[in-house]
Amino acid sequence: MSLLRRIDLREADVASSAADYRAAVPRADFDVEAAVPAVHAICEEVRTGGLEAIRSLGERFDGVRVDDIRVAPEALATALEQLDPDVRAALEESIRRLRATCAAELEQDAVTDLGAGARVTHRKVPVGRVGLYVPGGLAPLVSSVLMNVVPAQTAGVESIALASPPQKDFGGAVHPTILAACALLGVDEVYAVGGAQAIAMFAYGVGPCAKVDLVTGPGNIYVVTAKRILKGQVGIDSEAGPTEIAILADETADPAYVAADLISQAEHDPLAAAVLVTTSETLADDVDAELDKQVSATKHVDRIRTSLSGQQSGIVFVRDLEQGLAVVDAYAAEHLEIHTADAASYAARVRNAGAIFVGPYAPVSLGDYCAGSNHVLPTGGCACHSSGLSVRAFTKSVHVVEYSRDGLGEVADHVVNLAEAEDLPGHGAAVKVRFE
Ligand code: HSO
Ligand code: ZN
Repeated sequence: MSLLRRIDLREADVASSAADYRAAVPRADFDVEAAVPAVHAICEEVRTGGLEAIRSLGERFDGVRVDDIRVAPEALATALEQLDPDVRAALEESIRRLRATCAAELEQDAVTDLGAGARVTHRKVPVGRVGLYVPGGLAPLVSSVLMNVVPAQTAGVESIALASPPQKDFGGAVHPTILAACALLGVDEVYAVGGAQAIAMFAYGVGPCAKVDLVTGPGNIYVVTAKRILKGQVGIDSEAGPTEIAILADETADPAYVAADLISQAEHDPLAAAVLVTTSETLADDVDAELDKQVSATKHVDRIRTSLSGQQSGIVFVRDLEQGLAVVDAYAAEHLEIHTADAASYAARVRNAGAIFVGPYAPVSLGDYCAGSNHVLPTGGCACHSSGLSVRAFTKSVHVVEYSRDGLGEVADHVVNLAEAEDLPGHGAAVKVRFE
């Protein structure tokens, strides 16, 4: 019995639209709107109840009460001292690669001279203070510390706070590997607060945590919903919910690699989505056989089986790779792997994906940890309008307008005429007064 259900789009109308394909490849039932009332109540509790509300929400949701929510500096130092040297070496290599890509992403100011005495500068400025969220539920995502912190630091953010759920097994402390990663990066403002209450703490400023300007990071339905509710009160990055992997493959793909990569993301969450889009029935059969073999050998078998057999996962048959491209573009996966002949040329034509992994030696798990790319990526189809974390996510821009008297004189009549056309003569008068 194969785990992945099959969806056949080979007979689909050639005129099928993105909306048709989006409907044909269903996603996880991750209903943010349905979670709004419950999460709104949590946010209100934090807004009105402050620190004490955060403590009791932690007790309720994380099963542990934390009195001092801010992690002490000694705890950070100790965690780093006790970090496994192999893990430390891996974190350092990951940081090195992330720093290199982030440095290359830094944008220069764009200065445009529009004539004598007429200059507009698009100035890039870092956000002042950010709150970074690092999940700790099903797995302590230490790599997410790096993915949040490195681009923020590269952008020049002056004030960085990080929150992660208190761990019952560690007496209410943040997971020690997460603390060690913070120490490695020089982040010393860390809070043992999880879920929606962490996002609310950042958005309102509660107890020892001053209000932030921007919240980033992945999370469960509570975290994602809180970000949606509090957007406006604070800035947010894209909505990063349960992981998704889509693989576009032809008969040249290695079924063992394809199966392993589907499993790697299914491992995150029973709601994770694993979708294979292929032209080849032979590959599909071989991937099924590999899954049979590989799934039972993994540690988190139940979670993986639930994810792979869920309605959000499956094998989609397409008549050719052109149709395959249209399907994956419509689906707008968080992660898209391309295992086809001439994979790079197909990758170049994809518009919608959080990140694209090209060819047999770029598995998503490389990107999760050590590629130099970021793993905080838009899910749920948001990749058609949003981007993953990068230096840009931590940077704002501001137009700076510098005109001289002559420069203004050049366009004065145009301003006056447009003001008249909009029936806003006061706008025109503000220019005319300078030439009377
Ligand atoms: N695949 C996850 C990120 C992650 N994987 C962290 C392992 N650790 C979402 O992109
Ligand atoms: Zn992952």
